[in-house]
This record gives sequence, structure tokens and C-alpha cells, in this order.
Amino acid sequence: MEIPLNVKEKIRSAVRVAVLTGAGVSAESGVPTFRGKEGLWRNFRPEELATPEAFSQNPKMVWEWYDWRRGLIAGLKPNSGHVALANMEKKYPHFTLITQNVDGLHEKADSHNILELHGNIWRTRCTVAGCTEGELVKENLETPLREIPPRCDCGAMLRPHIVWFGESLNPKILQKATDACRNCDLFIVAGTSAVVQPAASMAGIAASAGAFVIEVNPDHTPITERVDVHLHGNSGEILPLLV
Ligand code: BV8
Repeated sequence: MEIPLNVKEKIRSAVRVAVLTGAGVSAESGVPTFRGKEGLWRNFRPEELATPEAFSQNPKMVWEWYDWRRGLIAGLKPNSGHVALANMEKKYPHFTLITQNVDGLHEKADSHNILELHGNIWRTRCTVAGCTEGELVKENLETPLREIPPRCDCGAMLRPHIVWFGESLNPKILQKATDACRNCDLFIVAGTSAVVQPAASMAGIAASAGAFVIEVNPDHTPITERVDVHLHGNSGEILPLLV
């Protein structure tokens, strides 16, 4: 694909860059997207499982779903899109990577300034608020899990350190992401169907703050009409061309 001249110009002249990624950026690494057909597990839709209600009704089943996903993702590698974003970060004095993905592949690709809006599938926390372990976020759980559901050292059940539908995002992380959208001069939104809020509103926030907005996606999305340039194609191919 040929990158349009005005995009090259914006990439060169940008000083403050913010990037929002979704499941599409990890698709080429083999991670099933949320709304693609491969995202199904035992015929459940992610929206039916990634909720506090599903977890309180059937913690074992929700944990089996996460254990399955962790097993699937454990051996996967960042793709050229993740690597391009890690390289891009080095080129700008101000660069914020906002991700909806919970797979940890941006970190594996050596990105640094990452805001994980929806948490991280490799982290867990205790379900008991006053747990002696505190809100200690654990990273040391094996894959596959030895015990389902896994237990905290205090004996209570652990939960994935993930933001479920109907749960609020971490206010500090959300504030940092919104600030990055408001203060950037270049906003790249890649691999997201732009339906999940509040992430789906971020390109609009950047645009109304005067940023030049580039969308990278093989399909059209609800924000395609409002971005400055829509680059049709896979992020693994296009993002390296933008660096
Ligand atoms: C909240 C963790 C306060 C789980 C996830 C306003 C209006 C309507 C509804 C709401 C609203 N505000 C809040 C809501 C409710 C809800 C929501 O947005 N519902 C939607 C479905 C309508 N939001 C919330 O509950 C959020 N909380 O706002 O709190 C509140 C609470 C209640 C009510 C009001 C306010 C919390 C949302 C977080 C949910 N957790 N993940 C887990 O992973 O286990 S979201 C989940 O969807 C993933 O994180 C995923 O990243 C995210 C978004 O999906 P995408 O990343 O876009 O992936 P998708 O498969 O959809 O699309 C892939 C895209 O990639 C496609 O466009 C495809 O074309 C493209 N693609 C494919 N291949 C490639 C590619 N692109 C590039 N290259 C490729 N190779």
C-alpha cells in the first residue's frame, strides 16, 4: 500500500502522538478478535462471559474461558504491528499507547508507555476487598491453572484483573488516556471495531482537540466517516509503513 503524502507529512511533523489499539492488532499474532467468528468459546459470546454477573453465577466457567484464552495466547508472539508501535514510540518525545487488549503483547514487543484500559489477562486480584493480601495484583499464576477457580493466599477466590462489561475502568488510567487524546497532534486508531465505550469515543476526543486522526482497519467502523484518513488493510502491514 502507498501511504498518502499528507499522512507522511503528518507522521513527520507530529510531536505528541497517541495510539489506540484493539483486538485487530493482535489478530495477526493468532489472538482471536472479540467479534470475529473465531472469538467464540463453547458457543458463548465474549459479552456473555466477560461480566460480573457471569462470574458471580458461574466463576468456574468464566475461569475456564480465561484459562483457555491464556493457554491460547501464552505461546503467541507480537507481530510486526506491535513491533512498529514500539519503534514508533522511540521516535517521538510524547507517545502514549492506549490499548483495549488484555493479551500483554504490546509489553512483549517492548512498548513502554502503555495504558491498559481493560486490564491484563496475565494478572489476577483477590475477590475479597479487605483481603489481607490487599488489592495485590498477582502475575505468577501458571498456565494452565492448577486449580480452577484459583485461590488467593488468604483463601478467597481470585478474579482476572480485567475490566468486565458493566464495570468502570480504572479512573486514573482513563484520565491519562483521555488527557493523551486531548493533547496529541496525531492520533492513530488501529484494529478496533469502535463499539466498546469509553474507548470508542477516544478518536472523536482527539479529533475535536485538533489532532490528525488515522484509522488502520481492513473494514469500515462507526468512526471511519469521521477520521482524516482511513488506511484499509492489516495493521501488521500498514503500521510498519507509518514508522
Ligand atoms: C464502562 C475485557 C461505566 C474483557 C472488554 C455507552 C453506550 C453504550 C454502552 C455503553 C456506554 N458506556 C458503557 C457502556 C457499556 C459497555 C459497552 O461499551 N458496551 C458496548 C458493547 C455497547 N462498556 C462498559 O461496560 C465499559 N465500562 O463504561 O463503565 C459504565 C458501566 C455501565 C453502563 C454505562 C457506563 C467496560 C468495557 C470493557 C469491557 N471489557 N475486555 C476480556 O477481554 O475478557 S472489552 C473487549 O472489547 C476487549 O477489550 C476488546 O478489545 C474490546 C473492543 O473490541 P475490539 O478490540 O474492537 O475487537 P473487535 O473484535 O470488536 O474488533 C476487531 C477489529 O479489528 C475489527 O474492526 C476488525 O475489522 C479489525 N481487524 C481484524 N483484523 C485486523 C484488524 N485490524 C487491523 N489489522 C488486522 N489484521
